[in-house]
Parts: sequence; C-alpha cells; structure tokens
Amino acid sequence: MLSKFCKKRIKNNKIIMATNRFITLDEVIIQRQSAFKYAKGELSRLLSNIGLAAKIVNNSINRAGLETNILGATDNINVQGETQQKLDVFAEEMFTKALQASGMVAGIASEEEDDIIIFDDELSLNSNYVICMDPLDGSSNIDVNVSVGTIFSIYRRISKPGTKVVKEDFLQPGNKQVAAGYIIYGSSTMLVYTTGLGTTGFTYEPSIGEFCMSNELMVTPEKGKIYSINEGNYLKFPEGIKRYLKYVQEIDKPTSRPYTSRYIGSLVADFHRNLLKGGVYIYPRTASSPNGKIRLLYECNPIAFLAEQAGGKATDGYGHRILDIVPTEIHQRTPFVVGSKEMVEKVEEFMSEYGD
Ligand code: P6P
Repeated sequence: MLSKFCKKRIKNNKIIMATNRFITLDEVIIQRQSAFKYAKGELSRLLSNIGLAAKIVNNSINRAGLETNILGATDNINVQGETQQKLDVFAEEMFTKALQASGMVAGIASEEEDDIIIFDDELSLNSNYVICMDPLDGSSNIDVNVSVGTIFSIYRRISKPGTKVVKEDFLQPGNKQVAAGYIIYGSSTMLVYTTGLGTTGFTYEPSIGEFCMSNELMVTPEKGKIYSINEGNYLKFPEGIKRYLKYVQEIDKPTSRPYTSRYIGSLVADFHRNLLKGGVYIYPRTASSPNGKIRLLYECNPIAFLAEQAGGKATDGYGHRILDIVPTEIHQRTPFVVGSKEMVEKVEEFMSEYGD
C-alpha cells in the first residue's frame, strides 16, 4: 500500500529514475533527513556507517574465491543450528564494528548471536537506536557464487539512554521500525532501504566507491508471474499451500496460468527479483518447521516494511500482517508470504479455504 508521500511524488512526476550524475547514498539521506521525524543527522550517520560496512563486506565477497581463508565453513554451529560460514562471522564483525563506530547504536540483535550484543561505551550507551540484523543471509550459497545479502532493521530504543539496552528494546513489532533495508551482493551490489517514505535503491559504483541512487522510488507490480517456494518441502506443506501450487501450475487450457517458479534459496535475492518484476515469496510452516523457518526480527520485519513501502504486502499466510506481530523471542520464526499484493492475497485465499 503505497504511502501518500510516494503517491504524491509519482503524481507530480517528481521521480528521478535516471540522473545524469551520481547522487550518492549520503546525499539522498541528508536531502531526506528533514522529513525524518527524529533528530536530524542521527539516522544519516547510522545509514552511512551501514553503507561503509557493506562496501567492506562486498569487497571480500567479490574476492572470496581468491581468499581461501574466507571461504567455507567454520567449526561453529550458530543459535539457529546452522553451520557458520567464515563469511557469516566476517560480515557480522564488519557490521558490528561499523555500527558501534557510528555512536548511534546502543545494541544489536544478530542472527549469528544467541543473545543481544550490548555496546557499553559512553557514546553508544547514550544513543537512541537498536538494530536487528542478519549479517549474511543465504550464506550457504557463497561457495557456489549465488547472490547473498545483509538485512537490517532499525528501531528507537525503549529503555532510557545512558543505560544498557535490554531484550525489550528488540521485541518491538515491525510497525515501530524507523528504517529497514538490505544489501544484495549480486551481479551488482545494491543497497535498498526505507525510512517510511518509499523504498529506494542504490547501486554500488566501484569507480568512485559509493552507493549511487539507481531507483528513487521502487514500486512493485500489484501482481506478477513468479512464485518462489522450496517445493522440495511439498509433502510437508499445509493443504492451502498445496492447493495454491496446483492453482499456479494448472496446465489445462484455457485456464492455464502464466506463472513460473524461481527460487534460489537466498531470501534477499528472491525478494529483490520479485520486488522489481512482481512475484510472491512463500515460506510456510511445515511439519519440520511448525513456526516456519524465516526469522521475524531480522528477516521478515525489514523485508515486510520494504515490501509495503513499495506497494506490496507481507503476512504470515493466515491473515496476520507481519508488521503487527508482537515478538516474544529474539530468534522467533514465522510463516512468511511477501510480495505483490494480489499474489499474497491469492495465497491467503487458499490458506483460508483449505488451511493447514
Ligand atoms: P530452504 C537462508 O538460510 C534462508 O534464511 C533464506 O535466505 C532462504 O530463502 C531460506 O532460508 C532457504 O531455506 O529451507 O529453502 O533451504
């Protein structure tokens, strides 16, 4: 559901889809900070530091094949029960350092850490923001050169500045996010973010070492042809999802459908493609993952915020808006259906008729 701000800019044809010069991430953040309802400059600094960490991680990912010490797995199993890749650890270190150096962040909830990371230096203790992040989503794809991503979600802290952050600072519903975004390390590296004034995309320009605006206002098609789901789990899917798959795969004429399946096992890459082309990403609950697999705080909420700001939709498949779910645990999972509005609603129709 596009915000009034976006509709006005599109109507007044204020969208600069291509510019004759590079407009950098820092310039856009500063230009727009006047519309940001909190203290000027805080978010700018925070987002700029995220951009800096993204450049460092991007550099390592692009050369991973040449640096055997950064490819492959570590001996650790993270809180998710997944084997940590070396680049998972590296990415988390880079983003944690950059966020602490910003002096704007009091703590982090990371996919890679059991507990929250608390910053106790003077500047961070007195700051106003907390971050939920997946430092490197889809990292099992790195060794085979498939796109991966970093996902981040920014909240104002609830606890008093000057004190250490507590878990409750991170257990806020997604509708309280002040900003969210992802970096996709793909054929080109992009940073896509929102502060509630639309979803904007920046492409990394190596010749100047900057993220430059490439999509001022990203609007996702109301419907598309792409559905993204791991059909290897078919036998474990809810009946409603099985019926939806039958619907999109119907081949008898004239009702055959124009759909195509695209799934690469990297949420950021699957979501980014669907955002641009129109499509739906589905990770339902299954017999082995009764709450679904995708994590609410640092995967679903930021992606849902970006989707809605681009005119899309994000629910759990059972009619609950992702951004309204009140978290109870840091690593809480939820069934996840996100993308083009009409396609999400079609999945919901089958789930409501056929259920689990
Ligand atoms: P499966 C990566 O681990 C991730 O969290 C998402 O990026 C991706 O969409 C999903 O899990 C892949 O899960 O079970 O299909 O391999």
